[in-house]
Amino acid sequence: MKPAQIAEQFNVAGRLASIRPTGSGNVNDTYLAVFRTHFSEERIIIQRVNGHVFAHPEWIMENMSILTNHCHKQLKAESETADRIWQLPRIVPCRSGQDYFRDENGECWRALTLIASATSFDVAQSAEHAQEVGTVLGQFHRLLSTMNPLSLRDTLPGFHETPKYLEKYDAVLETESARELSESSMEVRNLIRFVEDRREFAYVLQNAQDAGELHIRLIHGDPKVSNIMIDDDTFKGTSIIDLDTAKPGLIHYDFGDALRSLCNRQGEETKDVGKVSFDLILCEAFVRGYMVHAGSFLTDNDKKYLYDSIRLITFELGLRFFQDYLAGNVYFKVKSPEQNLHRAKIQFKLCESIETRKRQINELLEQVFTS
Ligand code: GN1
Ligand code: MG
Repeated sequence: MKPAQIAEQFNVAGRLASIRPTGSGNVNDTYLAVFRTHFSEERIIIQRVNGHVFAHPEWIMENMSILTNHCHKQLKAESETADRIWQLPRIVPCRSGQDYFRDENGECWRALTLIASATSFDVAQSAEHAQEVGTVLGQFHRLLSTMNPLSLRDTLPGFHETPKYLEKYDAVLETESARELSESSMEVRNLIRFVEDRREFAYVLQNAQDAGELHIRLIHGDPKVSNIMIDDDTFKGTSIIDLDTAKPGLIHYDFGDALRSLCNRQGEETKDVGKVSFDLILCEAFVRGYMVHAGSFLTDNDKKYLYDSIRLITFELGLRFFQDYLAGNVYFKVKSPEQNLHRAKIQFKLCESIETRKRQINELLEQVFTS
């Protein structure tokens, strides 16, 4: 079925005027559809959920409706004291009443409302923008902190458990094709060494959880800068989108992931790996924004592991890209066979930059906490 035919399956008033690809996701395919009646226009996001990644797309939809219902209810109760409009995507059901639609190949499609009058950016625009990104993630975590962590299903087992990625990586290193790649490429051998040097570190959050210092809560799972929507009129953060990976987990992975993506001014796909570094000004602005809401749920033990979380998630993403490259690019969408290798180099360069700035990052965290 063509995307236009898929779009017709959803319960939207009017006639489909246009549909075109949008966004820069590495996993799902996303389209923007415009429907028109004589009097109005509706813009809807239509997505094909990647069935190789998400074994149970129906669980994603179930999670999404539980989560958005909870947040909408809480936001409504707080609306009188809110300093801004908070929005979350809503599910647009199919004409049949279901939350998603399966095409003739068994692929799962769903439709969501577009966040009105707002824009997201692939890289940080300014310190003010970084502060808004922090405010949105802090607000989201605060809203989720009043939910039972077990109220959402685990849509992606092993997602953001760094030791599990290490196991997968070890298995792929044993394969003939990975061995050939490492024998023929100095670059690949350098990355293998990079991972080896950080093998023990990969367990840092897992160990803290096993020791009872950190606890499972609900997380977003993918709070990169491009998933935070900024209001076009006020320039305040208004929404966090891409709720597919919301599930029980450690919020540290979210905190680290937002900073990993925000503080790399070159972006995740830059050609110039040499220029990649971790920006401290953006980091401080983000943490200030995050703490506006996070003061109500962050414990002292949580604070102890924030630096590690930034370093760890950056290492983890580099490891995931590298593992996928060695496995033949089966998970992340690529435009060329070397793209995942290049993406891994970028994340590992960023990880090194985070390591060299450890003292400054810890100092700025302390400063924000005590101010
Ligand atoms: C993937 O598809 P997208 O861009 O929303 C990935 C994230 C990574 C991100 C890096 C389900 O997200 O974990 O951080 O790429 N999502 C999944 O850009 O694996
Ligand atoms: Mg995502």
